[in-house]
Amino acid sequence: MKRWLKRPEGSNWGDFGEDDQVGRLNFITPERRLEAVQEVRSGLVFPLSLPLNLPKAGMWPPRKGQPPRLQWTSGPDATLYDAFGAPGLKGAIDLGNDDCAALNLQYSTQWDSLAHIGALFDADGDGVPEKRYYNGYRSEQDLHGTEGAAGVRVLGIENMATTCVQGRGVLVNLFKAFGRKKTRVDYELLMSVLDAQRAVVEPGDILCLYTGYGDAVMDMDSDPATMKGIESSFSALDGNDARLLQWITDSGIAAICADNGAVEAKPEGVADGSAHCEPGATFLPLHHHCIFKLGMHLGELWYFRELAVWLEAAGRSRFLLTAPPLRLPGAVGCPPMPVATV
Ligand code: UVW
Repeated sequence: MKRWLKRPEGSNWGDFGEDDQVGRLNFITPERRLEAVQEVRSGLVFPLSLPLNLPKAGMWPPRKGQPPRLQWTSGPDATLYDAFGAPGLKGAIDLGNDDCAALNLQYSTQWDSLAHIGALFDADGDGVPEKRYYNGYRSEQDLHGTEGAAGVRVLGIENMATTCVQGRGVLVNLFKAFGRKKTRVDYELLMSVLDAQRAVVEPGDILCLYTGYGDAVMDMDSDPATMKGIESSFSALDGNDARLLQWITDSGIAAICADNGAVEAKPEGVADGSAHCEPGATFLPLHHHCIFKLGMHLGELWYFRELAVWLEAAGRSRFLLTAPPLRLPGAVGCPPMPVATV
């Protein structure tokens, strides 16, 4: 069903079908997946997730939400801790544990679904902007309903999960290029790093940006104050660079993931409320371009250190990436357990 008369300039709404909910993941075809499998030559695997209790609580700027909180599941007459609860099984010798977690889905390593970022946009052409999401999905009518209950009815993470998110990852080692120096990576800089590292990106690839930020999070000791200064270090994409955004469109990449907090550099002062945004502008232009206009999922706070070391020693940048999120209906974001196979 068509939901819009006008689509945003530079968007692909409708190109994958009026009801599409997976966007550029459509570019990962069986043929692309077979090419990705060709990257498996040694059989080694690398986990690309942080432990989900990182970053530590109390870091600055604060993460949204809290680290995961675990508790034992309640059974029929006890918590399921060294126990089985069913009355008929009382004489059995078995021990069992079951637990549950309160998990902030965008706290640590995560995928953002296409429900994460929308915009005010006049898609019905009546001169008044409405709340819209990728492919013209509307806030009240389509995503949220009127009840305001948590969970989205369209564009949720379960759509991503059913594609299985398996394809060719291409690692760009921004940490090697820029180290801990705070750097806004625009089109020119990204192209120079791709050239220097002979990293070739093709349609259907998942672009993986190793900035070193994830290493700092991994190395956080018990005092989060040691993270002071992290926000004025490391590199991030420059979402204000129109050439970079156009390259993302033209490259055919299926998704972008990074080991930093937002893939793109956020404006100064977001955390302490002093940031300024012109009326009618977007404060996260790369999110707006990728998620809202192109239906491209973003991965944040991934972890690439050992993979990057191995790839560099092998003179490679490509690998098989398998990174489905949980098939959790209605969730806006979700941790995957991404695996690189080389
Ligand atoms: C926002 O902060 C809005 O988004 P993200 O967590 O994707 O950077």
